[in-house]
Amino acid sequence: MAEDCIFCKIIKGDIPSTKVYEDDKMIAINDVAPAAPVHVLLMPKDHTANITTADPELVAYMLGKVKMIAEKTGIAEKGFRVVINTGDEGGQTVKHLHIHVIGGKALGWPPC
Ligand code: DGP
Repeated sequence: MAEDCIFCKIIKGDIPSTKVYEDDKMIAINDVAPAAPVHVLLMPKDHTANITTADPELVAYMLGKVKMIAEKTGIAEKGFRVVINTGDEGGQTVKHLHIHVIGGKALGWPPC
């Protein structure tokens, strides 16, 4: 747990969230400011800043849950986007690794 990390506080239960999935390593919650009808954030329970600081096996584990999350939220068939914003220039605002799973509408590209 990192002091002043909003996602650590969500994981601890100090800040409410709508959980889509939970296991011993990670949780998946609905984004508070969804960019699309479905916008889920997957994050590890142990604090790590981003994909450059995380154990690659943990990243692989979380990516392995994306299909299940997409099926559970009803976006698997039509398609969706998986995003990992990393660092300031990557647009990462919360410095606790998280994977965005976004869908439920046709998404634009490029994102910048
Ligand atoms: P990023 O820009 O990649 O760091 O995305 C951070 C996301 O986290 C952003 O889409 C909004 C979301 N978010 C920030 N604070 C909260 C919160 O308190 N609860 C939830 N559910 N999502 C949050």
